This record gives sequence, C-alpha cells and structure tokens, in this order.
Amino acid sequence: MPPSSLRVVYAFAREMHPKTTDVFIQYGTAGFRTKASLLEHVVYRMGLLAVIRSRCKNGRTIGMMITASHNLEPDNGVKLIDPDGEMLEQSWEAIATRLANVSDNDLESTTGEIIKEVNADMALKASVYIGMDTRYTSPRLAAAAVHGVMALKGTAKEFGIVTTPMLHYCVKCRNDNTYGTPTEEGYYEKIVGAFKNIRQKLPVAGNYNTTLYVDGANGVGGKKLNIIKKTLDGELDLVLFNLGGNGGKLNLNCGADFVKVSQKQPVGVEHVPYQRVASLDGDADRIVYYYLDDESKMHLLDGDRIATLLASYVTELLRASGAAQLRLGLVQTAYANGASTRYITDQLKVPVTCVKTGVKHLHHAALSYDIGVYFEANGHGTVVYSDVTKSTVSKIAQEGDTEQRKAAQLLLNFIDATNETVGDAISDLFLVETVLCARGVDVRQWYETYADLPCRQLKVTIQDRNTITTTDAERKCVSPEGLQERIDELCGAYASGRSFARPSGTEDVVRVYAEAETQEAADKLAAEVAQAVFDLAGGVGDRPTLPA
Ligand code: NG1
Ligand code: ZN
Repeated sequence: MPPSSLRVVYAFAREMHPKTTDVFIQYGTAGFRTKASLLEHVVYRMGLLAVIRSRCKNGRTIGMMITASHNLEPDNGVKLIDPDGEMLEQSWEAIATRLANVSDNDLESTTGEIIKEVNADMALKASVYIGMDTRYTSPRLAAAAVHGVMALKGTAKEFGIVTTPMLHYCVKCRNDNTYGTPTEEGYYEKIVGAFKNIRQKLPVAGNYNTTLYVDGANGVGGKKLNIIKKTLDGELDLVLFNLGGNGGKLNLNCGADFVKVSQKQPVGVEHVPYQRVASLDGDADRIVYYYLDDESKMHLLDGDRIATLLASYVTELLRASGAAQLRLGLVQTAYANGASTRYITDQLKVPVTCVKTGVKHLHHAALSYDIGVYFEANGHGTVVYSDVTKSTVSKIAQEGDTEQRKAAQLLLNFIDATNETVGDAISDLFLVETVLCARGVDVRQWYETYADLPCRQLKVTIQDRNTITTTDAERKCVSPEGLQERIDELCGAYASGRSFARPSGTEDVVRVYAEAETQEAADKLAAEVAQAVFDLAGGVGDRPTLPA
C-alpha cells in the first residue's frame, strides 16, 4: 500500500471518530477498558492495528472483542485476539498504547511508523473478526472498529453479539480448520455436541441432580445458554435468570465477580437451600458456582475449586486409559486459596505453578505441561492439551483394551468440550457438570472435598500505584522500602496468615489479599496490610479502618 493511501486513516479519524479527550489510556491485562464515552477513537485505531497485525501474521485472522467484561454498564473496552485465539502478544501492548494516545494530526504518520517498525507487508490481505457484548454502547464501537479495518483495506467480518470466548474460538478455527468451524453454530456443535456425547456414555447417577440454576449477569452468556438450553434433551435442566430485560442491569448485584468478591447471592433468584447455582460474568469468560445452606450461608465454589475438580477427573481418565505418563499440571495465581494449593500438592499430587495475575501468564505457563489446567480464583480458566496428548489419547481410543478405550474416548469428548483458546464460562460449565455427573455427587459433596481458608480482598487508593513493585509472582513487595517486612510481621501474628499487595492492572488501586484460619483473622489481617500500604506507599483519601 503506497504511503499516500494512509490519508484515509486521518480522514476517518477526523470525520467520524475524532479523539476528543487527552486522558492517557493504556492497553492493560484486559485490553483498553474505561468509560464507553472515551473509547470511540481508541476502538477505531485498534481496527487499524488489527489490520497491521494480521499482515504481520501473513494475513491470518485477528480478533477484536468489544467488551468490559464484569464492569458495570457505563464502561466498555476493546481487546485484540491473536491468530491462535490467544491474547495479543505482550510486546504489541506498548504499540497499541502508543497508537491509542497520539493526536488525530499525528495519527497518519504514527500509523506509517508502526507499519515500518513491525515490518508489515501492506500488500497482503488482512482479515479481522469483530464481536461485541450486550452493552448499548457496543454497536457504535463495533462500527468504529469496522472503519479502522476499512481504512487500511482489510476485510472485517462482524459476529454481532457473542461471548468473548466464542470470538476467540472462531478466530482460532478460521486460522486452523482442524479445530472446528468458525461460526457460533460451529461452536455449539463442537462444545455442546461433545457434552451430549459424554452424557450418552455416562448416565446420570448417584446424588447428581440435572437441575442447574444459572445467573447470566444480564449479559451475553445467559442469552447464549438460552439458545443451547433448547437443544439439551434432559441432559441438563438449565434454569436461567438475570438474562437482561425486566430492568436488570449488566453485572449489577449479579454475575461471577459480584458473587466472588461480595460472597453474596445475586439478585433475581429465589433461595433454594443446597441448589447448585452457576454465576457467569458479563461476557461469559468467567464462572463460579455457589449454594446456600439451610441457614442461608453462602458456600462459594470458585476458580480454584473448578480447577481441582477438572484436574482430578482428567488425572483419573489418564490413569484409566493407561496414559499416566502424560504430565498434568495446574497453574494458579497468588489469589488461589492456600487450602486449594495444599490439596493439589498433598492429595492430588499434581505439580502447581504460580504466576502473575492475568490470563496470558496462566495460559503461557499451562502450555508447558502435556495437559495444563489453569484458573484464576475469580473463575477465569480452562484446560489446554498438547498435540502429543491428543495423538496419544486418540491412539488409545482406537487400539487400547476395552477399559482403556472407554476412558480414552471419554477423554477425547472432554477435550472437545473444552474451549482451549481462553477461559470460557459456557465450556467450563459443561466440563464441571460432566465431572459432577460422572462422580454422582451433589454440590455439597463437591464443596466438602477440602475446606477453603477464609479470605478477604480490599482496595487501597494511593497517589501512584506503580510505587508498589512486586516479585515472586506478585507474592512479595520489592518497593516501597519496609512494606514487605511489615507484611511479614503482620502475617506472622496469625495462624496460616498469608497476605500480599499488588497494583491492579485494570483499576487505579492497590489490591490487598489476606487469608487466615478464621474470617475475623482474615478481615483483620487484610485491614492491617491495607493500612501499611496506605502509610508506606502514599495513601490518599480516608485511611483504611480495621473491622469493628
Ligand atoms: P487486576 O485489576 O490486575 O487485579 C483483574 C483480575 C484478574 C484478571 C483481570 C482482567 C482479580 C484479583 N484480578 O485484574 O484476575 O481477570 O482483572 O479481567 O480478580
Ligand atoms: Zn469477562
């Protein structure tokens, strides 16, 4: 493409998507995310970048998802998806940030510079898949994305309203047709189809109850499950609530993040003691389960629980298929409950890696195992299987003895029901339901596998959150001086006390996490560490208080 044709980049910007704010915006763990009103020019520019990225990848398809996940309705965001369905390569985050922040007047020249720097062959074809969540600001932003793609002569394909993981899946399939068909229907056929296959092999047994309540967070996940529900023939009886409409607001007092952080049940549902409930987030890439007991006390089954459940079942199938040589490992972050880590190590005897917060770190670490199970405690995670795993299990499914063949065929279906590209609430739901059914257990028995340590998360606002730097997968503070010593001292005063503080990648706050043997102790430890952060790292506003 000759340089003169970059003129249209400026024309689109000036006429349709001008930059109207000087607020600096950064491509973080979750892409760009802020008030929707500040995003139109950013999304337009990401359309440009997606085309450049596609050309750098030899014309392979790149994805663009318009969503702010679990944030409330006024926010929105955009993230790019790389050709294998994974998050944008980290080194491009700085390029994205640069392109998002230049003035309209400098946009044309900066675009030209980036094209040169990354060595993109602008004569190649470029393909970009665009999806969006249910926010009322999303269609406008998706249109800006399309204009960005058009401005650099790429081909945009719009998927309309889809879950984030569906778009990741479609991008992967488009670039690797052995993975599946790159459409929403193709997704249902593969993931839901595999679940149904499993159910035919494993009839409902024991205490397992096919009724599952699902909190859709008033977002896209519930809507898609409503489509899927009609195709399930009694394998699972989904009772869906918070589907949007009836005044229900996206993620407001509902959804996975609300349930996990507040440890309260979402609005929109009657309390049925011991009923198994799953809560999705706004774009359906996170899921947590919970139930209330007969005293209305909530019992949460978060990402750590789901990870241990899936890992133990896959281990069982590997053994039964005679493929125990395949190495299964689990990846967590510092937010994983200490009791889950102990259970994985001592009971499951599975290796565990701890990495920095952010799915890309987990995904990357999981790829180093033959089978990598990764989950953030907040319910974002999946399982990835190496090529060797897939070929070994396929071979056993054909050539093993009867019992081995049976287990291997089940494992192949389990692999097909997994969205390996990214954490996926819908796929995870089917995987969890598979294991609970296979074991014939109810939600209480699942919960009783091990006891979580009580924990608490707090936020502290400081002048500059980058004052806090960390090491050891964010479990230790390096700066400011004296903070880590203080945290160690505070933890030492509590049985099983563990706490850490790290700057958030998505909000202008420092997050403090603490766990201990009792809820009172966890609350107190969290508040004490929050006070230490406030005092030593330049707190602003009210000093955090200790619980009464
Ligand atoms: P930050 O804001 O960096 O803590 C949060 C979540 C992450 C991840 C990202 C992206 C927690 C404690 N942190 O990151 O796990 O999901 O958002 O959405 O839940
Ligand atoms: Zn999400």
